[in-house]
Amino acid sequence: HNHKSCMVWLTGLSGSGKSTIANIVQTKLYELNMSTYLLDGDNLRHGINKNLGFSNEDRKENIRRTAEIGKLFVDAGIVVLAALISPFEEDRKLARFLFNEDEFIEIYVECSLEECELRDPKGLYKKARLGEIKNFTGIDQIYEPPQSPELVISTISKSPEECANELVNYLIERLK
Ligand code: GGZ
Repeated sequence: HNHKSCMVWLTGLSGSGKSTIANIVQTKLYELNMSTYLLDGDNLRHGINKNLGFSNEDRKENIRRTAEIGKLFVDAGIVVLAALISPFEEDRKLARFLFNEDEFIEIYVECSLEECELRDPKGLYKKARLGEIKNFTGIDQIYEPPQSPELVISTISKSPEECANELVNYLIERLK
């Protein structure tokens, strides 16, 4: 490969734009001849993480497994994008510790709860407000914003394309 490998960890509320940005970034990096792999929390929960729910313990395990899988890809020289809510600072720190210092890049996909709730692409916030879903991040479970992320991308007043470009530009510099 003509680039360094790393784990790009996107954290943020449901509906903040993690998956959308990660998908666009993946396409752009592919066009730059970079090898990427996307680990999307929502997708992994249909397969390898099928047996996990949304308790604190299950989220911890969800993040641990995803980070371990990501490490295998990073060892293979690939730029890994992980898009998980990963609401707890402690769990994200444990993920970070699996990697070399310069290999783990934490991206805070920042968006207010109000805006995420307005977007509500899957109607999950509505269900959570009605009590039909329990332990929903931002409603009846907390989200701890990252204390020292490598990059903050605010998705409130920018297009997904602009947000993706910010991340791509950052990565190009970091992975030279
Ligand atoms: C948060 C939930 C919940 C609860 C279902 N809380 O935005 P989405 O819909 O498409 O993706 C979210 C996904 C969260 O999975 P993660 O693996 O990213 O979470 S974590 O990192 O915290 O383990 C959301 C949907 O699943 N979803 N129930 N209770 N999000």
